[in-house]
Amino acid sequence: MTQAVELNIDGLVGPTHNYAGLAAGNIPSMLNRGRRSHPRKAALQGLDKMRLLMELGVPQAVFPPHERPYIPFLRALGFSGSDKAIIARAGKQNPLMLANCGSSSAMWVANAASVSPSADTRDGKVHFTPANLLSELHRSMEAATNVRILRTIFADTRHFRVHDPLPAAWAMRDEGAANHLRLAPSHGESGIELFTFDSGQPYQPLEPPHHFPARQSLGASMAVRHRHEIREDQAFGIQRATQCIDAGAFHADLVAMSNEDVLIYHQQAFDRQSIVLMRKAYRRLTGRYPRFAEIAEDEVSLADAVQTYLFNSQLVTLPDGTRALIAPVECQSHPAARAQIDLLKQQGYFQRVEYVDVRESMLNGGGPACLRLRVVLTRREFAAMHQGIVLTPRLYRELAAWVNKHYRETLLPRDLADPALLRESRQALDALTKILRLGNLYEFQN
Ligand code: SUG
Repeated sequence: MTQAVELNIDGLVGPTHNYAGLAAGNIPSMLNRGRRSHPRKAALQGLDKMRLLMELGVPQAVFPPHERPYIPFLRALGFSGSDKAIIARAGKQNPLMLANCGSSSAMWVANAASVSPSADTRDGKVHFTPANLLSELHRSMEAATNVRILRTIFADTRHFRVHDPLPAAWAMRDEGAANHLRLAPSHGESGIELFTFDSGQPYQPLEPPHHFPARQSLGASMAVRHRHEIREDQAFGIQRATQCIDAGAFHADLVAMSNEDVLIYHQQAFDRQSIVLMRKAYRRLTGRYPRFAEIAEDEVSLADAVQTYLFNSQLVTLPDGTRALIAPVECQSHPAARAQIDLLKQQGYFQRVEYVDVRESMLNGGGPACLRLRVVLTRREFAAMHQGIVLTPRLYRELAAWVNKHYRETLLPRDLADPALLRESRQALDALTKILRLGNLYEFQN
């Protein structure tokens, strides 16, 4: 059996973190539109979560923010002149488009890519498919930069394969690891990869009953599985119930979480038959039974799951083989969610619970698990990736100082039209690429 670890790579919140209400179907994002954000606090909250995992002995790394406001996109839409002039003009003529180019949404790296560990793939490499994020305009512009970042971090082609995103077509809409679960006896062993997808109803916001967009297509899930060369008996497609999406659970990681042989899911998430088949597939592959915990609607309603982000907790393996649940503080103060966590702990699904405050991200619909991309790596693969992003106490201190130096305390969406913000963000990112030893990553640096 190959020994492997699960690396959590967390997206650093960017300097333009703001609440512009851009994400259709994401209830906090829609409700908090226009609210004042706190970029510095947001980035420090994220860093504190990373430090907690590092201190627990869980391998942790950092994913850099994207350049925002993203001028190349505005140029593609016909804006011309100096960067400063473009910002000013977009702010007057098309503030919504400027907001789309100014979101810090790349911080939710659970949507950056789907990842398959080498234990599951035919060629024995770790495969990545950066998500095309087609469903939301502000997120669609993340794909190209994510390709560049992932190819920089996982450059060693002896171990890693970073594919292109899927073709930019509605039928291929893909939101990455947030819709992808894995079950295996341990990280290093072959496992079952669960590709969840949403049924494809169109977005009809004006006609009751409204439907929120189904952001992951069946076509995308199938294509990712094929390109990752996952054996037939190890891949499992599973449709997410439409009621989840319309209740505001726009990704599978809002209704289910997994770690090694444990799957915790909401009663409404999947149909019963899929659960039975999933169990069988796991049993056939490993000769063992997985441990499933179904949370009943009576215990925690779907609405409460969306409100607390209970299922967006991170379930992680600690160095001594026990498990910890990293849950949002919103669960701690919610009686039903709290009671469920206490019960699951009593039942032995995990041995330790840590509540984390990532409230600035939560207000935009992103909980603890949204902020991280899980990459299972053998020791050799870990050594082969770019080491500059791996969190150490020293890097944590450097990054906290960097945030304190470069980030604004507060921001409103209209501040995106301030050319000083563009300058400050670029200075910050330029300094960051040096701290993380990433070279010239951004378009503005070239
Ligand atoms: O895509 N929010 C993100 C939140 C992503 C959460 N990810 C996971 N569940 N894994 C989204 O809806 C808010 C955007 C804004 O208005 O800037 C936003 O994009």
